[in-house]
Amino acid sequence: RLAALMTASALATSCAPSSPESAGPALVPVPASLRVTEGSFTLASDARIGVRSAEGAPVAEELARLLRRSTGYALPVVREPAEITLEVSGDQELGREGYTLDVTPGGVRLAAGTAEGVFRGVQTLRQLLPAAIESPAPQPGPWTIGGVSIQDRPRFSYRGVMLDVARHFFTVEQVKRYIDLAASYKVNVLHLHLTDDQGWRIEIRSWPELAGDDSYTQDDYREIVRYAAERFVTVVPEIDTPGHTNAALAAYAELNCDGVAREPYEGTEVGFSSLCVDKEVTYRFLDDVVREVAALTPGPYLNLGGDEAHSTDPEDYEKFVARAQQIVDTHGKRLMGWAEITSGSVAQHWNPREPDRARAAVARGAKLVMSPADHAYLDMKYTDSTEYGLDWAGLVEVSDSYEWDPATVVEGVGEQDILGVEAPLWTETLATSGALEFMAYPRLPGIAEIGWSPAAARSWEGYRARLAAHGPRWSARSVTFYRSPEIPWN
Ligand code: TNX
Repeated sequence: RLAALMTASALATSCAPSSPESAGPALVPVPASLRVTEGSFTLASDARIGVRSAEGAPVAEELARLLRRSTGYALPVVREPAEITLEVSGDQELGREGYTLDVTPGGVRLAAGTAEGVFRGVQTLRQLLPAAIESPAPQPGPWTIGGVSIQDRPRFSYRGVMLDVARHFFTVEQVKRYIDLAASYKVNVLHLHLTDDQGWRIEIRSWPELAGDDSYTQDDYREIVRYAAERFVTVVPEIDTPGHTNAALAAYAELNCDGVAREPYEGTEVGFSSLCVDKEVTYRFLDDVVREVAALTPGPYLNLGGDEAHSTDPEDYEKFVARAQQIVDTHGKRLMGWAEITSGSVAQHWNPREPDRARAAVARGAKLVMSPADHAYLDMKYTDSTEYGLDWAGLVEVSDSYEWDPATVVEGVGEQDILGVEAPLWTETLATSGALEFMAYPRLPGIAEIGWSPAAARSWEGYRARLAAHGPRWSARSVTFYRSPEIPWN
């Protein structure tokens, strides 16, 4: 009873005079609840990072590594309460990813039920520190944080980014950097678009001709999965089928209905290729690919694409998807796909012109991931004069990418139908990390906030003011970003 009263009054103070939007630090995503408190804490050169449990130790070491670079301090990790204390309580009250973060003159206390929750809270702590904390080399400080009391947990459990490594290939190092930056905004899924007409980017040992020079070996892919997992990011591999398969059809003649290998393709058209639905070899191929990729993937989902199969007869498409579903089941994964696949566990809404598909998927029991192209596609140009990108879904300035809500974007689809959000980055026009970052920053943090923060806690006016403070953080990390005129950059 007393506990309930205390929670109610704590919420009242945090929501009324100093709501997350109106006061305090420039956090993205904005926390569920934040209260500015008296005083401040300054990290001193002899500070330590305390962590009691073995479970929290790797997160503490990662925080120490980060803070050592820019402070130059020793910051030993110790097994007792210290100036910065991380605590994995085992308590499930704030869910798997929730955390509390209290900054008082005496120190910083970050507590969560799980190491994952502590990791999410560490991202908040980084943003509470001055931007120079992100520098790779020692800076003068002082490292002062204003007093604050935060209770936070995500609105949606799936907050993804997608990277198309098929149209242009990106190395393991480039993917790691993309993961690192996204994880700073509490993104927890990396969807890798591994195959398309232009290339097959993952080694399949039973079909060795699929992957060419620019591709991941199975060890490369394992390394991406491991690195992502260290940041509590789940990898969802996508093998796009039955369309977007020219690379496979070029590598193996027998996958074509006419038995003739296709020519390699480097253009940007879509919808011209299809696996041969009536040939048994197609399903042996799919079974082999799914078995190998599933074995390398600890996450629950395997994405079989399914988009834009304009060269597959609709009846054949249904036949294909039914067998694909069985194959994915057999290998212990859950089928995910674009919204054209309405029969899987998760469907991804992408085409603003096709809300019917999203509704159909929900009617068949799927959950939705929301990626409406006119808001969430990071490959759309910001303006007419943006150097890279496409514009088929319109121009998407920062405000367009931010001002939408997953629960109202498709009529008839509500909060309970939605697993989360994802920001896809297609790379027909993008060949370098600089180009990827320019398209993703500053839009990606906004999509991450839409996935994490309560709708009532966010607004465009508040967001643009908070986002402005992230420019110096990106500069410190050498991130290429678009200095949108909509944002009053610091
Ligand atoms: C549509 S979105 C596609 C991709 C393109 C993208 C470009 C989707 C499921 N398919 O093949 O790369 O547009 O924006």
